[in-house]
Amino acid sequence: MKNTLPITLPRRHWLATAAVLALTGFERTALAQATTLQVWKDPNCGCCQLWVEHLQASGFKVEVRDVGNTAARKRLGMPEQLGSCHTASVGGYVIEGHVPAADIHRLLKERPAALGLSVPGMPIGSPGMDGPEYKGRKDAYDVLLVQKDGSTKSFQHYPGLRRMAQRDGLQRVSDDAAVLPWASAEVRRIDKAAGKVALKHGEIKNLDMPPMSMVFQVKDPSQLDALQVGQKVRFQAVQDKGAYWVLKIEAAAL
Ligand SMILES: [Cu+2]
Repeated sequence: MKNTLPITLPRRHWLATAAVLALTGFERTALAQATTLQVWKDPNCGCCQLWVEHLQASGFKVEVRDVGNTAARKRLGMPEQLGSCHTASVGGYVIEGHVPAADIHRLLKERPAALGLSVPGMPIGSPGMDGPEYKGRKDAYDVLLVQKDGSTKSFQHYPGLRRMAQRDGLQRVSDDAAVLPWASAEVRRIDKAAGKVALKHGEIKNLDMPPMSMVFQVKDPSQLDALQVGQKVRFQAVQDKGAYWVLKIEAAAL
């Protein structure tokens, strides 16, 4: 008896703690499950799908509309210059881009007067942009609280780890067209009417973007005439107003 007490008490304490943690976890999950996000994205956007999975893992129920996000973003009033690759709606708020689930939970808890949250562009290290291909690299970014008049302030700052980029030699080069590097890709989908092309591409050095599947706007959509799905191509791309633009695209030399 003398020997069992010191063992039994901590064990009971541990069990009680575990029970409370389990309950709290359950309640949190139940709360989040009551919250459904609607997400508009392109079916060929790999990082969008990973972001959806990040939300699901944090307890959100997600309804996906694979129709692109340009029209939804405009309809919901999110300014184009704050744009990214997917747009979502939850609890009366608009969510643009790779916003961490924790910030959406906080938004829904605090319920500030605002249009919603945005992470413009696609910062590496944000949820969905954090796969093994990025080798642990994290760029600094802010989750912006966006007002209905388009003004913003930082809702949450995420510091970066720049040293990873330097170690891997993934440094941004100039966006000057004269020196833009070519990236290689395979064409996945062509939407000439919308001026878009989905590419499974290799590293894009000037955008600091590792290999992935992405949808690009095409500056001169007539370039798409000569291309076919499945074709190997080379292209030059830049980022502008939250969208990625292909400036030049052509068949890869064999
Ligand atoms: Cu993305």
